[in-house]
Amino acid sequence: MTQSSGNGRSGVLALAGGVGGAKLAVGLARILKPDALTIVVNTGDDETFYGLHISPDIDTVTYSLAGLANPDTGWGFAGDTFNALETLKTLGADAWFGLGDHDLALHLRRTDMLRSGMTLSEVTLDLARRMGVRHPVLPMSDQPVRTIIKSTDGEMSFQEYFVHRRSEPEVIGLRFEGADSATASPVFQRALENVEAIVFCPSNPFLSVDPILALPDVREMIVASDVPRVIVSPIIGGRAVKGPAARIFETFAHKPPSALAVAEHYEGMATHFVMDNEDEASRDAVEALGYQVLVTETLMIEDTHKIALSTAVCKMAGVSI
Ligand code: FO1
Repeated sequence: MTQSSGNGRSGVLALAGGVGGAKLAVGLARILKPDALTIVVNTGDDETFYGLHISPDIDTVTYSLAGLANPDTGWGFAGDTFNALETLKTLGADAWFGLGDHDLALHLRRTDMLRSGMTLSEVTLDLARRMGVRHPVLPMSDQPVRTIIKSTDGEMSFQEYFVHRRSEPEVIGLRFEGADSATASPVFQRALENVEAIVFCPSNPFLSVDPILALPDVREMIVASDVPRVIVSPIIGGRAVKGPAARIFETFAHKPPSALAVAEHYEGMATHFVMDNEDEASRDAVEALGYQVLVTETLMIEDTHKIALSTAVCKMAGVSI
């Protein structure tokens, strides 16, 4: 069993989206035992393609933990081929979402398991274990929650906006369809009650973390919890490392991306804030919001960076490793 903190709580709950979240999850998994880390992943980006249930962020986190992720994109299976997708196109499918052959096998299996009556949590844990992942990876909810982009071209799913339309439509709002009637997955609920620290991985606050916080009671439980809650900023030197964060920031924060804008977004939810060396100028302003601040290198290219940042995060939160 893992060591428990003085208040009887133990372990870390990591909230993650796709590529950035997966990188920190890999670092945390390298320094924490499987019973000392629970990784809860955004499912707002999930979508059905060709009748198959696709959970891109869960797969990105799971493949990364299993050492199977495509190193160039961060998502998808390393070295995958696209024969099935090419055949689908020949057969008339509008196959714009890049599902590789290995990846498709996972989606076939997941969809089959879901149809047999298993929950998404059960399926996710089972498939991750079969891929050699020892730490629990869970969806934020077992019920469908979908991130819907409101744009000047109308409403569309996240993948339609991000992949098919290449983030081109002008975004005017977001909504998380189904969030009100969904519940946090059972392991997520237990983790919220029992962990000694919560880590917000460096994922897009609006697109990847807000869907998790939109679930009933989740935001309130985090705000009310008296454990260290650490935000790891996804912004480095005023730039988003990956994805459409910059434009989304402008739209929702009404200001360019910055560590300070991230800190303001999560104000009241967290106690600690980790920002990159390049953003040090905003240290005082972030501290003025009530955070304890750590300024360090946050760009995670190699595993050594992931481990170093995770170690700093755990140390800051008083978690023994
Ligand atoms: N992102 C793309 O930009 N293009 C794709 O064709 C694509 C396919 C894809 C397939 C499986 C998967 O798990 C992820 C995939 N992604 C693709 C990434 C995904 O759209 C986003 O990175 C996440 O939803 C945001 O975290």
